[in-house]
Amino acid sequence: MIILKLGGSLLTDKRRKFSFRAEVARRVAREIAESGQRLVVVHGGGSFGHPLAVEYGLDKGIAEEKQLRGVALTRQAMARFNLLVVEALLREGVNAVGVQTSAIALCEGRRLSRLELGTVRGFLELGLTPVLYGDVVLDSKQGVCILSGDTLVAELAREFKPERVVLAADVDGVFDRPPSQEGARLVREVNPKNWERVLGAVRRGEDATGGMRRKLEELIELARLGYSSVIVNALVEGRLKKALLGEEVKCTVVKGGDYP
Ligand code: IP8
Repeated sequence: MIILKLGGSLLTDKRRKFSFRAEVARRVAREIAESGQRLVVVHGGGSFGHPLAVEYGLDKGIAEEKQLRGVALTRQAMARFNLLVVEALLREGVNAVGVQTSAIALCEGRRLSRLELGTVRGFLELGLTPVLYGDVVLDSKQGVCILSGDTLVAELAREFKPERVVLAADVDGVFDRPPSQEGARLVREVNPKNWERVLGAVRRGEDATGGMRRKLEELIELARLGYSSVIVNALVEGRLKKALLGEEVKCTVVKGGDYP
């Protein structure tokens, strides 16, 4: 099986709250269907989760009562986003079932402390496609925190030992300097030799969970366990399908191996 993360920036326009890129979602769903692979899908927060999480300071936990409104609104927004993703998949013939992350996950001091995966495993074994997402989650130290879809991907990989981990993004992969800067080059492979240099060049970003840098950190953790992953630009038609099928494609591979 494959674990696929659909980036929030791919499926939404992060500059506009609650903007869903229906056309992109439709094509991505079609490529998923055509690949015919067994998948667990995870999607990010995009313009549904991040603006609210930042506005209400949810990742720092609950310090004042008015943040509770933010928790409720973020949960609601993520549930709506999940519904849209599941609908797009259903329309293309994928038997997708949404799974509410905050109902199966607990954190402690912003670290995932429990993930109850019985439901996900059950759906998967039946031949269904579970669709989880980054979410606002209970935290035993600070009330709530934001659990990134990337953390979920890493945990799901530990549990399900996938053949491949694929991150579908709106960029070609990881660059050796901010992609907006002239001369920025795509890093084709992150490995035990270059990972520190590459990581040092990637900025944290301004969303609630740390953007590409955080993503890369999670993928390097996975690589330490021996799992390779790819970051692929799913805005370019056909690339996601190729990545899902394990075919040669323009992307960044984070190679599994012995990372110091
Ligand atoms: O976009 C964040 O998930 P991510 C989820 O995968 C929320 O980091 C609620 C902002």
